[in-house]
Amino acid sequence: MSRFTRRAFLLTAGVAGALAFTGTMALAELPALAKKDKYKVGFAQTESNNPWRIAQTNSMKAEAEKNGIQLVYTDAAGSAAKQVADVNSMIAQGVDVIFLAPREEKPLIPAVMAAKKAGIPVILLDRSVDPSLAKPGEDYVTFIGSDFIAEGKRVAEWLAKNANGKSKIIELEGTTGSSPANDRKKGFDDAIKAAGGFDIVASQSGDFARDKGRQVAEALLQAHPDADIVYAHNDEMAIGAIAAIEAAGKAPGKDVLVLSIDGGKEAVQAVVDGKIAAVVECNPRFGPKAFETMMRYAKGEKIEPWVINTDKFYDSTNAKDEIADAY
Ligand code: GYE
Repeated sequence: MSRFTRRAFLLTAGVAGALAFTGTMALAELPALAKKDKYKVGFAQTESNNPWRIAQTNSMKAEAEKNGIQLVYTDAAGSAAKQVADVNSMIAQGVDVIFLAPREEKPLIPAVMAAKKAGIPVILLDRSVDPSLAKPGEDYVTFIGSDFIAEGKRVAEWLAKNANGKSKIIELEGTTGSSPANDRKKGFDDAIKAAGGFDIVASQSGDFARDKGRQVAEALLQAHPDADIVYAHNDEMAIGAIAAIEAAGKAPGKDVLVLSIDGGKEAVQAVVDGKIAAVVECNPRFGPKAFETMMRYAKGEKIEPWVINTDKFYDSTNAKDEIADAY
């Protein structure tokens, strides 16, 4: 190697090394959010097949409008693959921030990482991603949402006190691989085991959907005619289960206790009517908290890794008084 080529080689190697170094540095850091007068913000919704999702979307749209923020809204219609494509399209459109409600914990990791690589901060709304694959404060800003383990635990603890001798449980799980399904199962199953005297006779996914919940409940009630409790991971499946229980000639609330999570108006009305025994609320009104968190981040504030939503609880003691507030 001549002196000249050797020098050129060292220089190039040096530049390449520095580039590689800044490359990794950039990857280790959360993208910042510049202060602007007008923001263009993405909201990647997972599906719109239930009142909870619709309430959440309405809350996001109303709050964006109130703050003069342009909202790029997409609906993945229940497909994780479409949701990844939706996020990629938001990246291509150059949005300032992406609010993402990841349908499942693992398949949405590539979307989180692609936004990060493009320098766009992501805020997870209502569902989270696998914590071993992406981290708050590093890969995304924060997760805004409820404590799903606590929600499941609250249902189990209520049941332990109010089961009145009923003990055989059918569990209707939410969307397989989603954080609320994973955690509502864990919280409930652990607490019910600790309480003792109960038996989860079957546990199967109804995909957080009313009709799927009805079909699964119908099959499980047939396979386990002695089941006297249904714990559904959301209202939609609980309402589906009520139809299945009635179709089996049984009375929900008497022969079979139904327990649920979400606290939409229809479910709280079912508590008033005695068909659902108890519901843990999962508040879908994310708009104010979502945009407030985004503005705090734009100001350079360090955001806590989890912005926790607090949930109410409905049973026969308060459902009538509080139904007006239910979404
Ligand atoms: O319970 C359910 C919805 O992710 C917390 O998803 C949310 C859940 C909610 O489809 O009804």
